[in-house]
Amino acid sequence: MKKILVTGFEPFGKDARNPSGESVRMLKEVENAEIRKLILPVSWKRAFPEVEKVWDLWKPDALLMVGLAGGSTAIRIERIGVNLCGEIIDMDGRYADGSASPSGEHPVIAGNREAFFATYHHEAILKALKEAEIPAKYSFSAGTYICNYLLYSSLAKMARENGNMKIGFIHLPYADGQKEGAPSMPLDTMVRALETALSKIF
Ligand code: PCA
Repeated sequence: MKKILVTGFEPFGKDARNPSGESVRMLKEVENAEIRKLILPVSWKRAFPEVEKVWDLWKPDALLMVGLAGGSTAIRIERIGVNLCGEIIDMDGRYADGSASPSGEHPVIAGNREAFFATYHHEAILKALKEAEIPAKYSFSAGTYICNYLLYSSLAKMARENGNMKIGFIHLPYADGQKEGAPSMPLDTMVRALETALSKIF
């Protein structure tokens, strides 16, 4: 049976909830695959090592990471991770270089290539989500915060190790009731979207 590592995030910034962590927690069994879940801290320093630890020990065939993109109207199927960290403070009160005061942009990995494409079966995922009538679209920027950091770091690790895993990132909108006046989606629909994505990831 194939093994899939699925990650979501804890709440961050001004948002008391993070539908990525909530929906990953709610995921049930996936047909023909064994899944493991991680709920990650929104921390430049601490998030990726947690992924790496399970990756190295468990050796998954696929890695699906999930995060919140507040304001989004649809499920966003990320296609690219870039070697850039924005000047954004994390939940540890730190910037990407570890300092507590703003110090500009930094690379994810100094001297490494500019970007990597995600390797999951995005065509099949998008098609299946559309067939399920779940609003979904491609996104060509996962931002410059921890979500992009995780996507880039994972694709860089796989390249370094000559792996051939299916790696991708999905951004979710706010959950219904989470933020007044902002576009949102029922949490159940997001869980269904993730189950659909997992069934098509290979
Ligand atoms: N979204 C942020 C980090 C954690 C999350 O859920 C992002 O898009 O980078």
